[in-house]
Amino acid sequence: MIVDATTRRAHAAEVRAVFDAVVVGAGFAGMYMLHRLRGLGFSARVFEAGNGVGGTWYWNRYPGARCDVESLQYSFSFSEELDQEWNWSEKYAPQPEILSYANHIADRFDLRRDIVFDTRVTSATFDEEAKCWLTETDRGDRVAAKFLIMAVGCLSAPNRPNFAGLEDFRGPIYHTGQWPHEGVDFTGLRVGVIGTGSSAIQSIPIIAREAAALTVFQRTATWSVPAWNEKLTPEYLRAAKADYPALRAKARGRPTGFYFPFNTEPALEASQEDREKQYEQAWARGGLPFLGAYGDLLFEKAANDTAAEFARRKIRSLVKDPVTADLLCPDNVFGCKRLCVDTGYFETYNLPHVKLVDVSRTPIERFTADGIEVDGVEYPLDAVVCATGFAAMTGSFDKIRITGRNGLTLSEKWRAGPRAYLGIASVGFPNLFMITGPGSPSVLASMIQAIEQHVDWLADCLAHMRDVGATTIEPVLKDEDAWVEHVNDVSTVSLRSTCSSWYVGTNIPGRPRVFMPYIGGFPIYVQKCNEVMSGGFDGFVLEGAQDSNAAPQVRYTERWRVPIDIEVISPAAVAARRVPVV
Ligand code: N01
Repeated sequence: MIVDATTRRAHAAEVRAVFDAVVVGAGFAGMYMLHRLRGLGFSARVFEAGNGVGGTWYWNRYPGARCDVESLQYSFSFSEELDQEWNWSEKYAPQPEILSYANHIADRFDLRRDIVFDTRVTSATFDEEAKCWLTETDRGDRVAAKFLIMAVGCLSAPNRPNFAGLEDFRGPIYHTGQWPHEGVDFTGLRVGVIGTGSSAIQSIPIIAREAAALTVFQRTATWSVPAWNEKLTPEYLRAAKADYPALRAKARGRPTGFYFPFNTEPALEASQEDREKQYEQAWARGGLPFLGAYGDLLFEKAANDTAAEFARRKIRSLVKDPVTADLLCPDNVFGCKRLCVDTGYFETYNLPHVKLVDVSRTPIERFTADGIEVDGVEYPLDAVVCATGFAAMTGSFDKIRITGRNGLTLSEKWRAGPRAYLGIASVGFPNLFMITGPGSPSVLASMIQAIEQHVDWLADCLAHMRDVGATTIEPVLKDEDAWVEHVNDVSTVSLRSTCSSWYVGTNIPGRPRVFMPYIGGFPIYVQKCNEVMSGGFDGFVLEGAQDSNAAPQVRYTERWRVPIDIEVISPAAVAARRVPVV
């Protein structure tokens, strides 16, 4: 029995309604887009499949879910009042608190009245004559809008591998990305977890506390650094808030869009002794900033090997059984797949009722009525958790039939990999915009900053179209091609492109191998977006504009026109296209 976390409320379908914009999704991206559209006097309808706001933080309610960018930075930065009034309780806030924050945003900015919940967009078709999008939902809505804005998230289409015998299994099967709202009580049960990515790393230690027996099925061992999560004291919060605007501004100049100490020196030029000290300090600080211990860790394999060796020694020191410790030691590039951040993950394997099963050489054969079979051995289970990730970046687009000019669907256009100019728009799909789409920094930046920058840019773009009377905007093919080539090109400089991961789509068999997010650095990307706007939307065609030479007015993007942090992103690094993105 596959357990799904959906319930539905009554809904009267809207037919023939007309808006300036339809927004798909009411996560952080959809909410902020709605806020900006309202600010510009545009009418908008937001459709959301869940029955509440929050997106990722609405669906991913598995035990232990929390952010791994510090909460003080993993939050909206567009309102200083909001920054001052909201108090995060922990360095890395747990999912319920982030969801409360999302709800606070919805209430504080009065967003709910334009959001239709429990409603999934099924198709969107561009009407070439009327120059608008007709959007249809699974509740019978048929709504026309000039602009279609996809705020569907990068990691929101769950990957549910089609294991043989799934239907035979007698117990419940959960997916971390669609967790039941009422929670799950594993007390006294024999639980299996499939996968060892971020979701598994966070949930395994908590599930182990309840379960009578826990079996983890690991295909690829995972690099993880301790979070050292802690409560934030009132004194700490007061001091941080006294300087909040400065922190926000510093973050915008950083390759990842969030701030942490970064050492640009190369690991290979340090002595063995100094490296050891540096890694110990970085481990003691914990979290994603570990990758900022040296500037060459994601560019030079030999440098990366020094960090990998250090982290393997840590794993061996944490896990008592040497065979299990060996299995838990990854042999791929450190930080190649997204680095995980944990609390007591490796130590969990010291518990007598926790077992690790290697499925790297002999995959999961089948589900049986009573468990999972691997290499002829049946592991008896009462419940299974699939922590098997997502069809990243494009999965949520594929679920909607999006038809542009000449009947071409977006899925057809993207069959060999996504193609979008700046990760914002795609040729053949006029007036369709993506927030943190493929080809933008998105998942390689702090997500909320990446969202805000896109939304602010879009708000200025839409206002400009209104100013000049443009009916449509669409990228120019040669500019889109050049951007896609650049995104691909710059990815080859990073070791991140060398392994199989959801960044390149190969976590799911049959998907094309394309490095999807932009790894050239958040500020470099923002600079490009600013230049495109200052140049009158270079690389785009605006149809119907009465004054196509009018300079765009900068309304919301001003705060993104910040100097690049030259300590971290030197001109030499830019020239060599080695901008360290953690
Ligand atoms: O998913 P994943 P996730 N048989 O794709 C395994 C963000 N996030 O949900 O590596 C056996 O990373 C798969 O194995 P392999 C974050 O950006 C953030 O954990 O493909 N195993 C892998 O071990 C993160 O990167 C937080 O060989 C199978 C696992 O399932 C992203 O979301 C928390 C399999 C999937 O790992 C995705 O994370 C959570 C099969 N057939 C998530 N298929 C924060 O902390 C897949 N696997 C903020």
